[in-house]
Amino acid sequence: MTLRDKIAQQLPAWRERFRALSKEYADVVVDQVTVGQIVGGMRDIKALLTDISYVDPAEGIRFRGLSIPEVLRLLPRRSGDEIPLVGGLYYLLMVGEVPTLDQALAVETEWARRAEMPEYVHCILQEMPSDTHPMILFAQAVVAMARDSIFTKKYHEGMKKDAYWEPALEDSLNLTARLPVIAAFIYRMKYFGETERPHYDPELDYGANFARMIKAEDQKGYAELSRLYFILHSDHESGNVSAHATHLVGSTLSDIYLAFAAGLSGLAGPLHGLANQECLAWLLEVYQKFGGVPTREQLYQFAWDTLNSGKVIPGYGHAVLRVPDPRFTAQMEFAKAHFPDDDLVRLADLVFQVAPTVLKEQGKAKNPAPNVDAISGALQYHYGVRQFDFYTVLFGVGRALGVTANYVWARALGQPIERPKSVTTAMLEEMVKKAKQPSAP
Ligand code: HAX
Repeated sequence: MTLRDKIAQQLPAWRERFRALSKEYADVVVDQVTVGQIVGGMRDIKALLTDISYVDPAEGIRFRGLSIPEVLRLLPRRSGDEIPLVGGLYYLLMVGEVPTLDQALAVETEWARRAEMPEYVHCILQEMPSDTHPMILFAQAVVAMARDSIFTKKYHEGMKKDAYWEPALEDSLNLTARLPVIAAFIYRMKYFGETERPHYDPELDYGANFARMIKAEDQKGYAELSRLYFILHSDHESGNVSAHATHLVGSTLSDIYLAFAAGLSGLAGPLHGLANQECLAWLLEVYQKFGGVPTREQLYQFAWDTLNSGKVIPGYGHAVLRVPDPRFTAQMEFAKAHFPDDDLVRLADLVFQVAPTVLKEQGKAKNPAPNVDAISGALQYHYGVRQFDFYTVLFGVGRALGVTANYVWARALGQPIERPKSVTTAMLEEMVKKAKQPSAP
């Protein structure tokens, strides 16, 4: 059964659950909103609906109910591979079931059939000034491909609302298939001056193709890392900026290309996806300053110096999580299993022992533990992908998997356009005044 058939089979039951919530139980109160949340970036307000993944503050992400260790253990892999197929993860996100190896390979085959970079994207990317940030190139390629949207074409032909999800799925498969090719092209063009279009090998999986297209030195090792990286970065429930921006724009019935380009623009921000490049820069700064891995005392002082100069310790803290990010742990375990003596890995491990103490002593960060970015750059660096500004593009390839699954289901369930209400500062002050007035005896 294809992804399409599986979703079609599940749809009636999901639509009934969604209908009951929106029609029969619409007035049940879920949450209340404080002034602090309104002025504080809407933190923790429960106002979004997704079944693709859920972040438990005390445990971390679960993809369709499975924790990161479970995902890495249960998803199918090819014989001889350590890390599961990305196609299996996409099946899990889309369908909510752990696929068989054949089902995961069927997704891989779909991707191989669709994986090419259109010639006009090839031209656009080469026309851009050579100092353009790779995230600008990546987002630009994605926006340009909206001209190929099947969803938009069918919408203007008068497609019925019930059918929206099917072209949304087609677009999503096309987009996710093209992204590694485009990312690899950007990499080879920007850093090596190459202009030919990368070729996707249908015999290889998503991760192995990426390793081949960017011409990684250790193809086997980098293919494993690519699978791990794309799986771990795929989704982080709906409130993070890249997922939410994609969902918000998609709710206007923009196609997934336009919607995901919005998500990528958010991912390009230093407090979100760009953090991985800043994190590695910080690790290298430490390494250079001390001529190697410093002592615990030297690192402790350096971390304090970073805070005292008004900067953050990149890779630490999280808006929702309150424990070490299991995506950090999975990458650290991978690194320790494959290259435990790598200096940057040893340094990242030392930072893991020291930075939380410093952040706790400072007493500001609600979560002094590492997030996904505290280690991801060090792994790329080990395999020779040392162009920091490319790292957010890698994040984007992974993130597309989660946001497209969300997009397809949002269209399938007929989720409406998002339109929260705003208030003015004077209104808030008035509410505060009333709330603080002593009540009559
Ligand atoms: N270093 C120094 N100070 C930190 C900190 C860190 N790593 N993490 C949080 N704080 C500070 C905040 O800046 C904030 O200070 P002010 O009150 O002066 O504004 C205070 O602690 C409270 O912040 P918080 O509520 O704990 O955290 P937020 O939800 O506001 O922010 C961030 C979450 C991830 C943005 C934050 O922890 C941070 O800036 N971390 C460093 C950058 C980083 O690692 N970003 C990647 C996040 C993962 C991700 O989304 N990847 O895409």
